[in-house]
Amino acid sequence: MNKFRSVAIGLTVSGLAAGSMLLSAGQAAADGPPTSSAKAWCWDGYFCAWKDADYKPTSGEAGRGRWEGSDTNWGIDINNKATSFWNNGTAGTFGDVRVYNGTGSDWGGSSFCLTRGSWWSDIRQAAPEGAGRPDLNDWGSSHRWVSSC
Ligand SMILES: [Ca+2]
Repeated sequence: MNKFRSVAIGLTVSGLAAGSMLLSAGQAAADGPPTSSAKAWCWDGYFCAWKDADYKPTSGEAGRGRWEGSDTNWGIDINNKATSFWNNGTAGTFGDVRVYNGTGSDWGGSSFCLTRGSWWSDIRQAAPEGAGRPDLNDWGSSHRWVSSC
């Protein structure tokens, strides 16, 4: 597991590149690594998201998702609800994962990227409202694996 982690945020609005941002690790002391229950859920090679902070689903399998591949639409249990993320990808062709605000296979619009091994126990720590950044909490709807953030 990488101790260092980062989230790169890329925004594209109406086809115009609006810039990107790299948020450094360690800026939020409260943001902790995946818990033992998160590790049990999120198998090696998977990207996972949870509805609540600290890798917590609502109950059972509702409110969390794990994907070995890309997904154009997360579905009702986690769409626009995710607060915790963990890229538990393994070394290979694709290791980073880009999360999109929209759905569909065009992979357009606003997105942020988690490098392999990176996590956010509470994405609100990464994107405070009012700081000129999109509020990434309860925001993601799809993702795809990419070769590099
Ligand atoms: Ca949430």
